[in-house]
Amino acid sequence: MTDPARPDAVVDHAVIAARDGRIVYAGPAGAAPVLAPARTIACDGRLVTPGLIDCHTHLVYGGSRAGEFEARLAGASYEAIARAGGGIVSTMRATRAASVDELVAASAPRLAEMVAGGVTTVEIKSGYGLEAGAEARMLRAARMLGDRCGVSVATTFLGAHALPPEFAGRADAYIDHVVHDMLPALATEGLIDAVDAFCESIAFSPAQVERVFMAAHALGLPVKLHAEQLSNQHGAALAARYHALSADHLEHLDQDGIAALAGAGTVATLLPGAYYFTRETVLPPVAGLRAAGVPIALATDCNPGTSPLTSLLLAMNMGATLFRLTVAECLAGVTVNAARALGRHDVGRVAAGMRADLAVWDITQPAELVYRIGGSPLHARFWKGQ
Ligand code: DI6
Ligand code: FE
Repeated sequence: MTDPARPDAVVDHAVIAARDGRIVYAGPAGAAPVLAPARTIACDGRLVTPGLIDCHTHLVYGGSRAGEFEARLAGASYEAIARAGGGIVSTMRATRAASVDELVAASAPRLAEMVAGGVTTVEIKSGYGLEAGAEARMLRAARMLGDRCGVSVATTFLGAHALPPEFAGRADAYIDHVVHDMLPALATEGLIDAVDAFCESIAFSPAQVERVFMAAHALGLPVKLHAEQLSNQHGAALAARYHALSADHLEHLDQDGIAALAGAGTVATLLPGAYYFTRETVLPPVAGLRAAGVPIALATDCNPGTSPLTSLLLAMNMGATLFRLTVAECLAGVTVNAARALGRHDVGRVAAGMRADLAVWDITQPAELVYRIGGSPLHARFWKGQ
């Protein structure tokens, strides 16, 4: 098994004991307490890691954006497509037209691909409905998918993702609607675990995001932010002021933003799939984050526009190859730091007291998980001990 204190190191000849879905012992067989297991599973020298955690996805949506991809290959920019009414708004139309069952059916294959890569916890955002009914359907579909696919789902309300056409030119009025109508209603229905926003020149301003954050806090909900993806709006510092669980993307983060994240203990979630797919050229400031001790998470950002990626293993490879993260950072990024980015303390480590969410791999060294491009060496997966 991977060492809970150093995810790139291995504890050889380990025993993991679980009862009622929780780990009761994990460590060297020689130091294990006397156990009388009802069932023993031999892993035959395979590597066991925590079940992987994908802490930033937009997995639930309707439609496809392959045509937009073709337009981008022909030279159109992501911003130009968005300004012309395509992009997020085209996915909004397809998502609004879908029932909960249709959203589940469209999204289940994507989640199955994640599960085949060892994922046991996934965050799923709303943000393609952009009106109360469709946002609720997205979040209900997310909850249903977790039960259906045997994965823990953390739901994030991303009502402030894009301006729906009916509010064109009235962004503040839309934020009023998010804050006064959508957010409280969806929270009352128990559909929201955290609240996110897209702080960008093509989306919402820091002042508008701050109104969303204040409303989230008033309801006792933690916040996160899409920050500094395409330009520096000083969103990370705003997120840090609201004790955000994470600030995500961060290619255009500056030194003040790094210091703010470090001071607040906010996780920096890096999304190399979006960096790759949009052919971004500005790298996130990994050396600065590392020097400041900011915990780094890695996620797929699975979404139809900028990261049609379901492999968290490939996100790890991209984190290493494109962002120069170490093997230890990549592994921590999809386990312990990803748990922290979701405000979860009971998953992400193979240790007593943690939930028995485990991935058993047909490999012997942690580096192999990061090294491979494509495929999944998953041998078995345990979720809540099953
Ligand atoms: N940043 C992204 O990369 C995605 N959302 C966001 O806020 C893109 C979503 C899309 O293009 O559909
Ligand atoms: Fe995203």
